[in-house]
Amino acid sequence: MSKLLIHSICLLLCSVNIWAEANTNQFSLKVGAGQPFDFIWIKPGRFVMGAPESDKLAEADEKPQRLVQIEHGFYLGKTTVTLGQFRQFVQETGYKTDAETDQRPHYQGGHGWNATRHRFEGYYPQYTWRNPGWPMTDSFPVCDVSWNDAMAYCKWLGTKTTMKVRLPTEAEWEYACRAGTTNTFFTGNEPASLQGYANVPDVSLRRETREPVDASTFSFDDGYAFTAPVGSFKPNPWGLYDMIGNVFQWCADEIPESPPQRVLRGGCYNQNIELCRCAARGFGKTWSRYSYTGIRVALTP
Ligand SMILES: [Ca+2]
Repeated sequence: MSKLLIHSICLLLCSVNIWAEANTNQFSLKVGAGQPFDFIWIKPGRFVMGAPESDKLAEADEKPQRLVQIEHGFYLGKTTVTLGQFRQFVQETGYKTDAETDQRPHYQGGHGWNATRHRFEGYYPQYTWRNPGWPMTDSFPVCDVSWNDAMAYCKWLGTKTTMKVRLPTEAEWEYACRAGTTNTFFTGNEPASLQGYANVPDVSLRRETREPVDASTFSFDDGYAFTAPVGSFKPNPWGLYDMIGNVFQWCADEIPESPPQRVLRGGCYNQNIELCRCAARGFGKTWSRYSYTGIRVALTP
């Protein structure tokens, strides 16, 4: 066989592999006339979870680092759930979120931005997933949703597919966020490396809150003081958008406290640099909702 022929066969096989990869690592779920739900296939594998001892920004509960095996592949939302996707769920089911139903004194409503007073506040009845205090289009991430709301959303989406719809576990989330990387951020160890990859607490945010750009703030201006439309920034190495910043993402894991807490991952447009690291962990009660809590869905085939 000539060298040229062998070379041609190799090229053909390589191109077939690339074709297969490109066609099997994504999945799009169409629900009625609404925005399609795009998912990325996350292969099984192992990774080092948590923060190294040397990470001065890390909390004690991120340590020690340990090797974690992700036994089964799964699909993970390419973006967090959008306002348009959440509205479709509400229109079909009549669902009301915790912010809309909580009747306890001082717990009615959600968390939001008071533009007149230049501050975040809550809970107040005027703030819900429909209005966190700034203008949004249907491409913005839904926010002001609780873990209970996220679970109800998954249950509804589960009626649209034969796959199991759920929240990712905390380990699955960090595995997908790191996407084979091992640094503080999936872009490197320096906060500045996230520029262009995430909507984080930055110069834009501090301009609105009239607070100084201190050591807990990213020193660049990403153009968004509050949430940004999903997919506005570059993805991580596995093609997932907004894994860091924009809105925190509820995970399945329960922290056995009284009352039990659930894990939040990814940091957000608000807060600080520390919470925008791959290993950072946030916590919330099942009914907690903020203008920076959102949903990223996982699918099990
Ligand atoms: Ca920002």
